[in-house]
Amino acid sequence: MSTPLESWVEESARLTKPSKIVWCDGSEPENERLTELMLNDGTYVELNQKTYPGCHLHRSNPNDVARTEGLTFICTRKKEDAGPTNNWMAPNDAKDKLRPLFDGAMKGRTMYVIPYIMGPAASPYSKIGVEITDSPYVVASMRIMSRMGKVALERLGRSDDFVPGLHSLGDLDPERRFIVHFPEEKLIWSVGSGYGGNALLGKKCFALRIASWMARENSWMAEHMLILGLEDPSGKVTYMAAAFPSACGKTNLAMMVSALGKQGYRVWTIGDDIAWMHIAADGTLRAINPEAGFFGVAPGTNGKTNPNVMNALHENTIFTNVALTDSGEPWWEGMDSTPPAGLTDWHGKKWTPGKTSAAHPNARYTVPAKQSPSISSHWQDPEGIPISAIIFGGRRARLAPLVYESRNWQHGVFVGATMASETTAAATGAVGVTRRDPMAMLPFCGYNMGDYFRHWLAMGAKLKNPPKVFHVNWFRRDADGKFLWPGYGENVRVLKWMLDRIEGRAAAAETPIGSVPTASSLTLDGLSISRDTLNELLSVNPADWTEEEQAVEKFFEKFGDRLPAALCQEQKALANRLSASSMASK
Ligand code: TSX
Ligand code: MN
Repeated sequence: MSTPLESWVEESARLTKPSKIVWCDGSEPENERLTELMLNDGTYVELNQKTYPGCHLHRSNPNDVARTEGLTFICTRKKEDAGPTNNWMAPNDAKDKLRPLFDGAMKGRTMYVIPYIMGPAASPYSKIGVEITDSPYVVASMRIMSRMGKVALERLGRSDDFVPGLHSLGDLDPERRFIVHFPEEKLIWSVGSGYGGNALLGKKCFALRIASWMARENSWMAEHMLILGLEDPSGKVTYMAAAFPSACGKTNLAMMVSALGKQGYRVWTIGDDIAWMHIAADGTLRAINPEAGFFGVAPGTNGKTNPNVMNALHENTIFTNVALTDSGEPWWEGMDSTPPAGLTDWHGKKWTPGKTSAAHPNARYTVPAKQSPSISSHWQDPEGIPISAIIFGGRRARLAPLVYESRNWQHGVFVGATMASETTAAATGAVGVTRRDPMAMLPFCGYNMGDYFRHWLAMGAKLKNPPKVFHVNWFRRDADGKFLWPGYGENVRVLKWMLDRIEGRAAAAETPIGSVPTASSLTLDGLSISRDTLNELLSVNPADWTEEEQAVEKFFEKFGDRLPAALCQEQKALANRLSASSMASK
């Protein structure tokens, strides 16, 4: 009798018709064979093996450089179950549409079967996926980003408890590119893209979209969150999970070098992108990082913005769409102030300074998490680590204070559900446009977001001592457009305030939106920041927030009757507190 996995692999081979099937074991010799193959066929360019041992450059097809949200679908039987924020196709329609694209797609090619574990191999919270792909780059990337090969097959045995993901490069034509999810049968089909979140199916497709559905079914949470530990001078570590929209420096925060290191405050990394959180037997919330590597944006990364990852990147790293120096080293905008002479751009052509960037703005590194000097000694604890705080954030030039604390769990869910960021890159539309991105899950929630908010509320009721919920904004500007807060390593001062709030040591001032630090409750020694600047950073303007509250009311209408009443109540309560405070100040 064949196993459920063998049956699915046979079925997939009948459809895609590969000339060869390779079962990946995740071993070193296997990785060497694949590397050799990719160097020979041009998939890989070898980097300088003296300064970057084990590192390679991959140049993707220029039309395949980012996730494609418009081509990403949630395929539930009922459209309402995908909700107003997802693209939807009926499951049978999706299969009828994609089956011809997979039909014979692997003719003359090798099919790789990649068994993998999301989460530490020994964790009861980990889950198994199997990706079938015709891309050796995907195999090499999955080897870094997950626990791949023998370890996964051994854990699976003859069980059917795995999430199958069928992937083929197809012809890389965006017209024939689809990333479709069947959460009701826990299945992923992806065709026509070899890039990151479209093709490494363990990450966004499984660990967020499919897992968020599983999490609601079984009372846990699959979130788009970094996990860090803040060590205090006594050596005690307090763990926090944080969700930010893109371009807020999530990876930088996860791997931050503390500006209060001399005082004994250090930051340890558990993960930079995804948190799976469960309620433990004692009623605490415990998180694991389902991933084993970092798939980070390279441009803007340097010794100041993220010194830890810069150290990690010197071995066993795959670089995608970065530029190449004449000594065979990777380079990107924002690595140093002046580009070195003799650069080759991400297309593989000689680059001259001017209109185009040398590296693609979404160029990436794929690096094993264990290589970061900041990695926590607990990052693979099977039972996970206890979460004491949840942090939401966004990029708001004027509105949001540096930090505020929500009133309670329900209010914290409101804060997360109404998160927003103002756009920066002209490439993604107008600059300064406010984009709502609830819990940073907008492109990643595998079901109706109204139901997702309801699930968040329900989780709070099940937690014995729910984590405190904070909101941060590193990006507030003064009237001249200058950033008010130095950010980066100095952000540890904000994390320390949160820790002191958790421990009941720090003061706070109540405002209509929540509690902000009093000027003296923030540890600011060694930082030159004026009292005026601090006041501006922490101020809450009722008129601005009334405008925000009205935008939130409008945003909530999208969800119709799927919006939990509690969130509507929170919005009304905020409106009332705001009008009371502006009355009092008149
Ligand atoms: O990642 C960032 N963080 C979090 C770091 C732990 N960035 C980069 C965002 C783009 C990915 C930030 N940018 C942060 C921040 O805290 N803050 C800012 C804004 C800022 C930029 C420059 C300066 C100050 C603030 N100052 C100088 O460059 C001297
Ligand atoms: Mn992400």
